[in-house]
Formats: sequence, C-alpha cells, structure tokens
Amino acid sequence: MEVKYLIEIDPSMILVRYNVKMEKQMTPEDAAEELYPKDELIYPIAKAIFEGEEDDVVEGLEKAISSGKDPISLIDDALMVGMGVVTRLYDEGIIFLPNVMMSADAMLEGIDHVKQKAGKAPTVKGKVVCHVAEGDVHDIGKNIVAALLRAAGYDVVDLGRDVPVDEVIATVEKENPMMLTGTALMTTTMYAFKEVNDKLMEKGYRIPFACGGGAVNQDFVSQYELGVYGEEAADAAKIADFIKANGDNVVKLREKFHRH
Ligand code: B12
Repeated sequence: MEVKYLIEIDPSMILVRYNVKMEKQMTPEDAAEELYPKDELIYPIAKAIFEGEEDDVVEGLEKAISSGKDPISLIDDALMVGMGVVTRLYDEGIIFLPNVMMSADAMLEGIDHVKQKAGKAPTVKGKVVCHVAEGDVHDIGKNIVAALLRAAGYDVVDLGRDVPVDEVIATVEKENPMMLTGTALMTTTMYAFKEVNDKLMEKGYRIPFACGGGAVNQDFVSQYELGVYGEEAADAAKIADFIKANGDNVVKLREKFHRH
C-alpha cells in the first residue's frame, strides 16, 4: 500500500507567535497605533498621552469639549484609555519607565485641565482626606480619585503620595473627614493601610477607609475593620454619596460595594 503524506505546508506560515513578531518588527509607535481607540476625538488624546506631549493632550481635550463631550467623562473615556495603552506596552516590555513617567505627567496635566473646565461644584457635600500609602509614589489613580470626588462636590484634603502613617492620622484628627481614601500600587506598601486602620481604631475613629489601587483587592481590604474596597476611581464618590445618604456603617458599605 502506498502512503502519501501531505507536505505542501509552507513552514514560514507557522510557528510565528504574534507577540514575538510584534517585538521584532514593530516599533513602540506601531504597537501603540494598533491599540489606540478609533474615535476621531479620543484618538489624538490617547496618542498625545502615549507621546507624553502635554500641549497636544490639552489641545485634544479642548476639541473634544467644544464638540460637546463632558470634561470629567474625558478622564475615563480618553485620558485613562491613553494611559491604558502605555501601561500595556510597559507590561509587555515594549516601552520603559521614562516613557511611562512622561505619559503620567501628560495625563496629570490633562486631569488638571478638565478639572478647570468642569468648574467648581456649587455645594460642598462633605470633607474627604485622600492619600497614597507610605513608601509609594504611584499617584495617578489617587489624583483621579481626588478629581472625581471634587467634581462630585466633596472638599478634598489631598495629602499627596508616600504619606507617613502618622501624618494620615494627624490629618484625620485635624480635619475630621467623613471618609479617608488610600491608594497603593505596590505589594510592599499596601500594609500601611492596616497600620492606619489600627491607629485610627486605637484613637476611637470609626470613619470608613476606602482603599484601592493596583496592589490591593477586596480580600486584603476586608482584613481590617474600617476598610471598604473600590475597584474604580469613580467608586470613591459613590461610596461618599452612600455615606451621606445612609450613614458610615462599614458593614453596610461592604454589603453595598463588595462583590459577594
Ligand atoms: C506609572 C507607573 C510608575 C510611575 C509612577 C508615576 C506616578 N506619578 O504615579 C513611576 C515611573 C514613577 C513608577 C515608579 C516605580 N514603579 Co511603577 N508602575 C507604573 C505602572 C506602569 C502604571 C501604574 C498606574 O499609574 N496605573 C494607572 C492608575 C490609574 O491605576 P491605579 O493607581 O491602580 O488606579 C485605578 C484604580 O486602582 C482605582 N483606584 C486607585 N486608588 C483608589 C482609591 C479608592 C478609594 C478607589 C475607590 C479606587 C482607587 O482608580 C484608578 C482607575 O479607576 C505600573 C504597572 C501597571 N500595570 O500597573 C507600575 C508598577 C505599579 N510599578 C512598579 C514598581 C516596582 C515601581 C518601582 C519600584 C520601580 C523601580 N524599580 O524604581 C518604582 C516605585 C518607587 C516607589 N517607591 O513607589 C510595580 C509594582 C510591583 C508590586 N506589585 O509591588 C508595577 C506593578 C510594575 C510591575 N509590573 O512590576 N511607576
């Protein structure tokens, strides 16, 4: 019996992993181009974030706002989308930290711009203290949280990044806020939240401590009494609104905002 093998396969068409091809043949700009959103108002903003071009970010935002886009919604719909491209290419080893820093600065400039455009909210609903965990310099998420809280009408005391635990406690004592927020992007810094919690408990403060940031998750935040986890920056304002309407009971807040 004659055996025939199918050997008419072109070997150059197999064994090409997409990401290997991408690393070898694509420039970072090409790779980013594939990831930008196609919307003609959002595309230039995302691209300007990737390129770290602050003036182009502002110009793109201006165009989008004058075409009727809501300034605050552009944080999530354009600035975050651009930063998402940067984060993905950084994770894939296609771009490096200096690029990320330039993009982060351009994003912060963009956030400042849309905040100015949105104007001040007419009534102050309450005071919230925001901070980034001790030892942690990643403040982009915290800046979005603070911007959205302000846009929602809260008076925000922004302590910035790498904030010592004792400074957080002293500020809560001085400002008497309705809520504290914490952001941690590193698995080494997130433990500061537990220290903040324990010191607040020791001093008799029972304010909700909303926590988020890439390093933390619901399981971790549930380990300390005052912790309420939020995945998205917009959750901070939702948690504050819920406290205003229903009180500051942490159990109730977890029932409402944690996944069950
Ligand atoms: C940008 C960036 C930087 C920038 C930070 C610029 C800045 N001003 O923030 C720079 C270049 C300075 C930097 C430095 C470092 N970085 Co860095 N960095 C990143 C990167 C690429 C993106 C982080 C980011 O901004 N994400 C976007 C923001 C918007 O996300 P976010 O903060 O999580 O916020 C969102 C939500 O979590 C939520 N949220 C945030 N806070 C809160 C709070 C509340 C209450 C709620 C409800 C929601 C909420 O809202 C936001 C959106 O909706 C990540 C990689 C990654 N994939 O995440 C690494 C990363 C975080 N960095 C990392 C490291 C290791 C470092 C360095 C130590 C590097 C080095 N060797 O020097 C230093 C840190 C120095 C220090 N002591 O902090 C690691 C951390 C690893 C770990 N698990 O511990 C990461 C994960 C990279 C990696 N894969 O290794 N970094």
